[in-house]
Amino acid sequence: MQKSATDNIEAIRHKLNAGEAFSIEDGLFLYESADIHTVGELANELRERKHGRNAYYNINLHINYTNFCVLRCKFCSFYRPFPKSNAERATNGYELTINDIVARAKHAYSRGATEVHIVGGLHPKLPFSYYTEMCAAIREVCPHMHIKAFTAIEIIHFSRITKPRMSVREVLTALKDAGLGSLPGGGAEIFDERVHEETFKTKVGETEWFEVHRTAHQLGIFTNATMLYGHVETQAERISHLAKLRAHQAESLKNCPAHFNCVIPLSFVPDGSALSDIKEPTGLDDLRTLALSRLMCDNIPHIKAFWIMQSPKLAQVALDWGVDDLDGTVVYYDITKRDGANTHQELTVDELKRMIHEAGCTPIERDTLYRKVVRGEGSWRIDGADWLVEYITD
Ligand code: V47
Repeated sequence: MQKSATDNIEAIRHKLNAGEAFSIEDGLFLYESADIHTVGELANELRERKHGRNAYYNINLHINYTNFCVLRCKFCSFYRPFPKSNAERATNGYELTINDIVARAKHAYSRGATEVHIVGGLHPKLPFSYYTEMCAAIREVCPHMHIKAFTAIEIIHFSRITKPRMSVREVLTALKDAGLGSLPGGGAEIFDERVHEETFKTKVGETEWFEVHRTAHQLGIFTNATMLYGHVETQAERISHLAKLRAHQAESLKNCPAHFNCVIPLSFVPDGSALSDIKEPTGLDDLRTLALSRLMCDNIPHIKAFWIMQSPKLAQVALDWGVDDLDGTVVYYDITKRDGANTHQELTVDELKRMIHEAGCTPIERDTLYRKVVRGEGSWRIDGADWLVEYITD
């Protein structure tokens, strides 16, 4: 006899209460058949079990060091081809110097930021020393600023441009020695051969993405993981992506000194991309996907609604749908720009706290590794640290 929808929900609730992982079938059922309020209620239950009503944010600065890229991913509106000659220079392409990057990081650090998040396109000409020197220079000027930088795709690119060729392990070790603190979660897209072939076939796929994160976890480098949803993938492909993240996390928790801290489901922004005829995900699709990410990745501590992608209003609502983290102040973001926004995309600390309070949660300022940040008058430190960073307030 076929199980009714109510029986299915009861079985899922039972698993949740028993702390059991959900199957692909459970995930699909929750995507396709369960009502949106029940999905939210289940995700919120798990979120509250892990974090109570705490909601996390950080004071950070995103830096996108170049938009030149050798790849041509169809969902991406950020990349520009590197010019073949000087005559071709007018392409809106840019690359920042190390001095520019350090000046930006220093400005944010001297005003109380705890993290710099640095990613860019795969630049065909910059040498590996550009990336190690960038980290070392920031580390020197901003000694306690956490450097979260370079997606798995960039790490593989660095390994390919080095001569003699360095392994992923050697690249990560060199960056860590230069001051890298952790890896962001970008470049995962959707772990599926069909989707890979259709939308980002020139980019390395899931095997290489996981290899970088596995090596990072073995080296004690914490990382995040993304899922780019709402383009050509099916719901089953989203669930399978999340299940792969959970399986990887189980291995890392068992065998490694580091693991994934956070899953960031990224809502596709079609504007300006080769897939601009696709309609962006609706608010309900965003909520369901965030909630399903919480439920499927029960062994990954945090679920982030990156407010630039889901919008501040939806990210706020999502605090009741499994999300416990909103990322941060951001300030500048060049990878996606919605509704003609420019690169200045910022929320103030007061705005982030207001959003969290109004959602009935307690705002907790965290550092990149989710340690509590304690602020005094013009100073901050990590809870329990024996150092203090002083900064300008105005
Ligand atoms: O890798 C590109 C995605 C990612 C589009 O680790 C797009 O804490 C939506 O990874 N629509 C970069 N997404 C962003 C990222 C990230 C952001 C915030 C926090 C963290 C973290 C990581 O953005 C890329 C790609 O997957 N992306 N184009 C687009 N049109």
